[in-house]
Amino acid sequence: MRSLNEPLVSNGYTLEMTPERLGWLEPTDADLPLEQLREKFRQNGYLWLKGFFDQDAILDFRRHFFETISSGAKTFFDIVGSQEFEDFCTMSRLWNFYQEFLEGQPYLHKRKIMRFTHPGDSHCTGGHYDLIYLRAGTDKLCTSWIPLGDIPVEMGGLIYLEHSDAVGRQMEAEFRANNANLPPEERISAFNRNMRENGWISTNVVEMADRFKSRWLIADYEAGDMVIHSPYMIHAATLNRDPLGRTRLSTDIRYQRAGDLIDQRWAQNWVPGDNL
Ligand SMILES: O=C(O)CCC(=O)C(=O)O
Repeated sequence: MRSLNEPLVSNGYTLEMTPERLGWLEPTDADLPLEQLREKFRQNGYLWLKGFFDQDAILDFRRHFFETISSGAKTFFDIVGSQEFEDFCTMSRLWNFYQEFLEGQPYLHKRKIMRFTHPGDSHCTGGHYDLIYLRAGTDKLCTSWIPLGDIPVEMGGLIYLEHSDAVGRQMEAEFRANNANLPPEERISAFNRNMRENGWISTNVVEMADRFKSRWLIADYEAGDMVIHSPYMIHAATLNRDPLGRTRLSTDIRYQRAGDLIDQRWAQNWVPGDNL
């Protein structure tokens, strides 16, 4: 395990660097038998699959993204809605994996998110679990978080609250009880009166780790890796402080079985202000 030169910061809060509050994400060999992968996913709420993709497939897409943007050929949201991105998200490596992992025909939510963060951008993803935004569908849902290029810890990749799948389940049960009397539209909304800022649990990652007596797990992600997380697993991101000045580019896309209940609010491409 390497040491970090700079403290990690998220939305103005500096992560506590003690072994009780900070740890490393556990990598998993993508070639393990499926039943072992499923068991680890159930236990940990995530799988960090090292070298899942052929690195070139990832680096080619990264290059395509930056070339397209810098030539002015397309805007960011044009790329998000493009056939090239759809093809990337349905490539056979991913599709075949999910077909086996989910034991059924996969369905990819059309609302596919791409994020890029320049060094010093102060906005970081706040602590949340994904079902907050996808309450109108099944909870047998997997998010694939894919670094589009290397994202070492200093570049502000995703951080996971250890063992928080159970915390998310309990919170959601409480929200469900509190939301029971709201009108149907509001009941499934991440922004209803029972929720907090942007549907996030909190932007204060320090207080969250204390409150749940847990550690934030960090990782040096590499191009070719994929993390899968459960819809209850709490995660956030930290500030990009890359000394080399690189932009952090990633995508988060969601798969489930085609036959399970689908949240139709996610059946459109992601566009600014879609309020989800
Ligand atoms: O990449 C990020 O900063 C956030 C990603 C995220 O929230 C997710 O993968 O569900």
